[in-house]
Amino acid sequence: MFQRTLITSALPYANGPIHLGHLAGAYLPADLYTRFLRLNHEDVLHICGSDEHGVPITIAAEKEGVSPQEIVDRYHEMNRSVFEQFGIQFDYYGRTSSATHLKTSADFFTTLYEKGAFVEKTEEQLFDEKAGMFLPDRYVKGTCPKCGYEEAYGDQCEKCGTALSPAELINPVSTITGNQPVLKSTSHWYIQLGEMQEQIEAWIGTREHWKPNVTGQVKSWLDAGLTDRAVTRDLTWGVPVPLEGAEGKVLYVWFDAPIGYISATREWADAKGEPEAWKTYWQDKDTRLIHFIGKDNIVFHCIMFPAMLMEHGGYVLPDMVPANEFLNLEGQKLSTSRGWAVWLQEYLDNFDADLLRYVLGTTLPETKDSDFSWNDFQSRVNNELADILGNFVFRTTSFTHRFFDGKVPELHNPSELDKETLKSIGQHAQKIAERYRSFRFRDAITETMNLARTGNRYFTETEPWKTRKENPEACANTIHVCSQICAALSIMMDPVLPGAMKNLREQFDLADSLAWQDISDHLAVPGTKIQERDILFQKVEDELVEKEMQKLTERSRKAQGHGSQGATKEGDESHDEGSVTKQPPVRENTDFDTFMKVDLRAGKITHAEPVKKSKKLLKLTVDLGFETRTILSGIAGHVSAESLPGQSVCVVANLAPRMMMGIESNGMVLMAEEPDGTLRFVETEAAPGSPIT
Ligand code: B3M
Ligand code: ZN
Repeated sequence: MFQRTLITSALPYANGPIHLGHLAGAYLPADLYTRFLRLNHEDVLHICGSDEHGVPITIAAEKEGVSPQEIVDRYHEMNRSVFEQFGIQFDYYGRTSSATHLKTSADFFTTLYEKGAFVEKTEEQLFDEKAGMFLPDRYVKGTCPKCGYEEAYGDQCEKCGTALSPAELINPVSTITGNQPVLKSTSHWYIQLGEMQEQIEAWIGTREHWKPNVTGQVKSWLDAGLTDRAVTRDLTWGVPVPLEGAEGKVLYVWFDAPIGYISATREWADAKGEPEAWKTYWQDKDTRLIHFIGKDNIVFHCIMFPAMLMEHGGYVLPDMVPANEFLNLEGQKLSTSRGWAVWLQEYLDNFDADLLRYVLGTTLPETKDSDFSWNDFQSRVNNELADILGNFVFRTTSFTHRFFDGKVPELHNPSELDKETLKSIGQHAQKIAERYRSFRFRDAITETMNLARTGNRYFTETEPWKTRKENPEACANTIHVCSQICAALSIMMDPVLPGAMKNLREQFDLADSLAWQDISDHLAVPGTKIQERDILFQKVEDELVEKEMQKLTERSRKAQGHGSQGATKEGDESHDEGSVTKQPPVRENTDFDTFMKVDLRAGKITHAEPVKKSKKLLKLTVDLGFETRTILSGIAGHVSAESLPGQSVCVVANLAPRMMMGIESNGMVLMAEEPDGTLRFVETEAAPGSPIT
């Protein structure tokens, strides 16, 4: 049995703001798990920080014409703050430009060097003569030798995932000057992974509990055969190589970044006034080390960093690496350079952090890629948080106030159903705990919501509004049982909805220090006065969702037309800049049958008027030949209502009805959008009602 858990979340590059994909990949699952362990009063430490070295940072700096330091200072603070606002609880949020990190990582390198873990090799590498520098990693693009993708980077092909070295690229081009690089010799230190193959294989063999998506990737690396990997680079930004004669060389970012977990733990210990405390977490065999990451970081955390730790000696190795797959957005791959992302700071302008924690928590890409859409966000908030959990709490508390003087009633002569329902609290707690412990957070959350479902069903079945007169004792029992469920939920849902559950505990006069083990069927003490509060969750209006969609498409359009916004590790796309006429890329293929489900019809607008209190919407009356429809369209800023009668249009006739601003919209009018944002109708001469196929 382990005595303590050290949790790390991937250190985000400090070259851009945090978005939904980051949260779903590593930080939310890590936080759910940490909060669950803390609720169990276990010894747990959660470490994260900014990754401030590497080519992604220097490219971002060059793009803006500022120093790398300026970039990392800005994003370090921004990201630290947004995590805090989302309730991601780190015990320490460090940064890899700190003095402690420079020393820790340089010492780590020196130890490995002295142990003979490295071999120095002189090789020909790509050199940009105009820029006067070597072109490591993302400073060079070219054709992937494996799959033929023309935009592959010097360290990896994003199309087929193959790890590359710059010299392998066909037709390499410098991303700094666009020039063709030449070969020039340089020497570097390589970690001899090839020689460690057996040792690593044997160790991976002991990790039977890893998720199949992680083991699969690791096995394919091992099957391909490990080869020596350079741990230094010819760059000026980074941790200087601590050897004589190594001027102008720094540690490879993937060598120093994972050591950042150790440096941050040291800083945590220093800040606490117990400078040796970090060792308990990193060097004591009873520590369970867990790395939360996204799937693109698997090889570094499952092979490279463990190999470094093995060579160094004295460190614990990761017990679990619960890497997530990717989160897509509205059916498309997330991309910061294409503007196809939701930034967390912006999200917070309109919504509460808890809502996204819940929705993302139920859609985490745990076993395969998953999708976030604003419509799904809305329906989960409205149909689950508001209608199930919020409604259950509200029914219970308002009934208590109306008929029981606001006090939790006693339980007398409970019925079988009362007893069974009370018993289900403990059963749920056990099931949910099992899911958290096996890293199935989606299931854990669904199971938690199921207890609120049980509560609602029980409330409806026992009909307290009837028994109030006919059988007051039964009525009191109902409210007693429902109060117990509310109280238990305030602990069980706490990892997911820390803000709302704190409120709920206050409402029931429960202490924040309660543990998972305190969950019982008698947490709410009879006689306790329940405070009256607003409903826990407000519903999300259609208009807000519409706005988010619009924001997304507008930003994506701008990013396509005016170059990238906010750099990421996706690196350099500066050569796309300036082409204002650029059209968005064609979406992923859809199969014929799916497409044929959309029923398109010719139509004619017969009437149009503005919608009260909406700047964007027009209310259109559209003649479809066989019937007339009311359709709301977000085109008020583009056309005047008066000009519309007589306009021929193409209509999606079988779109499910939607309520917007209190009006039901039945269908959608298709518009084409030009690169400058102008909207134009898709016209047809066909008679209204004609199918468009
Ligand atoms: N900076 C994150 C990324 O690939 C990378 C993680 C480092 S974890 C030690 O986006
Ligand atoms: Zn490829």
